[in-house]
Amino acid sequence: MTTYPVLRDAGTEALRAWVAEQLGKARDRTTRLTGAVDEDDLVRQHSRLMSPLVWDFAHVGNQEELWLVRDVGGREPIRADIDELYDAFQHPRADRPSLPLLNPAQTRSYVAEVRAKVLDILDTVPLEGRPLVDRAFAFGMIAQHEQQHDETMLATHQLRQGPPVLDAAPPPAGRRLPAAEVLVPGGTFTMGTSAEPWALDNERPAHPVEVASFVIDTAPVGNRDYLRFVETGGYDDERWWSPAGWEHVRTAGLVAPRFWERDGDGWARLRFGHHESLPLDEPVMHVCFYEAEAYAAWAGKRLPTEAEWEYAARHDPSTGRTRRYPWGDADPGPDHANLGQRHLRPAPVGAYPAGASPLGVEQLVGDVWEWTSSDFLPYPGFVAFPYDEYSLVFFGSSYKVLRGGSFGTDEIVARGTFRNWDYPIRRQIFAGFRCARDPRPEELDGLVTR
Ligand code: AVJ
Ligand code: FE
Repeated sequence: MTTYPVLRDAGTEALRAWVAEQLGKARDRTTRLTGAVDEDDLVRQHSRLMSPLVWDFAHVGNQEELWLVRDVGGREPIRADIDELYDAFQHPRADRPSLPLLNPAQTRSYVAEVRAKVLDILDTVPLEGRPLVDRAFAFGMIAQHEQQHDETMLATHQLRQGPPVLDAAPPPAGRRLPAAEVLVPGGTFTMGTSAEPWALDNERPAHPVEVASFVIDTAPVGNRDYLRFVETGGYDDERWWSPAGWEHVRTAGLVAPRFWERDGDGWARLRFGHHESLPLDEPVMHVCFYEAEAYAAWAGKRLPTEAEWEYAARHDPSTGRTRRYPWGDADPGPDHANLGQRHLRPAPVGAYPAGASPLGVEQLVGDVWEWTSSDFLPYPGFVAFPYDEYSLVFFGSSYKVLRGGSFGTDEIVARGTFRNWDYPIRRQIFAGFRCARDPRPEELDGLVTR
């Protein structure tokens, strides 16, 4: 069964069954990610940017206890004594290894105990009458939270040393796209959502936004093109960089995307323990916002704004309607997008013709998160729900918005309206980008916009 019909319309019993399935699916993934390494690896810090895997694991259980056992279920706390350890705002990631954390065995039994109670609560709690439980929202928030931490754990896996421990089938083959970029005629569309039952607070409410005509790349920027930027001295040429970007690229000594490795005169890359030649047809990944911005300037383009990205992804020019995804309203299937860690890499450009937007923009959803030029700001009418620390405390100019999800994002997270954000220097996430530009006057000749 698919997400939207069940979430929106199904009777309570079908909804409960579907929620249990989503919780189970997230837990299976967590189990795979934490079971793939030994105990020592689980408690070790693989990078100061990341928590030890065992912290994410217990934090997932602790959030589930706070929201579903205590709040929704009204039950007694299981382990109130550990709340503080797993509160992301109490301890920065770099400090987490030195905390008296639950060990792996204690963590497994804690999260299992929480889950057993949650499934019991899910059987009986009313799924209406209170915004927190309406259409099982809190359960959806927690399933998404676990999937988001699974993606974070996947990024930790990418940072860990040693031979490969994860495996997945290769993605589908790419193809040459009919055009490298398309003109998107401007108009007004409905950005964000008030209809998706499990949309998080920062995606709400639906509101009209006017977008001027722009041109956007039909695919994310690939390694082939990015390599030219690297090899023609892009990292040494101040012209392409914003002042903050130039300052960063100099002080951090960046010369290429993270996980690229020198290979004779050329470049190879490290991917989940595999040292492999650079796949030229694959979207570039592990670049920070500043690198994306510099590449776009070098190419004579710019990054899309967040509104442009969503307009390209959701606006249907033939009907004027805003849809859920680039391909329409259907939930993402394996032919639409590379999501859910089904593959352990982005797919080559052109691998998802069925995922194209009406104007032929592809791979907007899945493969790599796409940096936009926009700061992470609330939509007009934003209301923090159910807690300020999900979105509210992050709004402002410190964070840039990323859209579309990566190969490591689950479909219950990768909505067309989902907003991710990170510092403009971050590279460990599965992020790439595509370029946009203002149209040349002759490109607008004869264009009638609606
Ligand atoms: C939306 C990915 C930025 O990981 O910091 C996890 C998601 N929030 N636990 C993050 C999140 C609380 C968040 N991002
Ligand atoms: Fe969290």
